[in-house]
Amino acid sequence: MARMARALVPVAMAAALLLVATVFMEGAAAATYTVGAPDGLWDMQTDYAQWVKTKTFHPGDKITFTYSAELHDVVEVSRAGYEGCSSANNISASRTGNDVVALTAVGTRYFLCGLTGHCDSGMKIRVDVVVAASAAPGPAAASGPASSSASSSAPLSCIIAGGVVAALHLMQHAVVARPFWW
Ligand SMILES: [Cu+2]
Repeated sequence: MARMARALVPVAMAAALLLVATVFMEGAAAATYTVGAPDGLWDMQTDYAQWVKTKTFHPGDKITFTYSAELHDVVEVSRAGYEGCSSANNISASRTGNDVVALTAVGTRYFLCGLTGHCDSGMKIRVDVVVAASAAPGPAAASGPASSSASSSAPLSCIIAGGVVAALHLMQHAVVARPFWW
């Protein structure tokens, strides 16, 4: 019994450490978004202005354009090209049907489908890449990401404290159960 309790001490401590590590890794994770998913893809039906509203893009994130290469393509354009649905002075063009774009820096990127009439039908997307929330703590306590991370870290610290208390209890028990330690 005592031996079993002593064996559990490092397990409890490892669990507490793992929780701490998870909290630190959460803020740095880069995300990959499939354009239009889950309700659509890179197609003629999806409202991309609406889709981007549900996302926050940070440097390091990626977006994937998934589509049939027989029906569409992906052209990165300037703001003027985006507004005028012109791919004449494009920045890049791809047509694999699964084009991955790395959002490497803060700024705005513009993409459209270069096939005739598709952009005019709404097949274009504007992606705003903004500074990650964790990199700019500041006094903005009321902002969404800051308050959500604060609320999620509170119960975790309770769990960690609980793990430490449990570990201490186990150590006490282990000591009491071994008579030659007295
Ligand atoms: Cu198209």
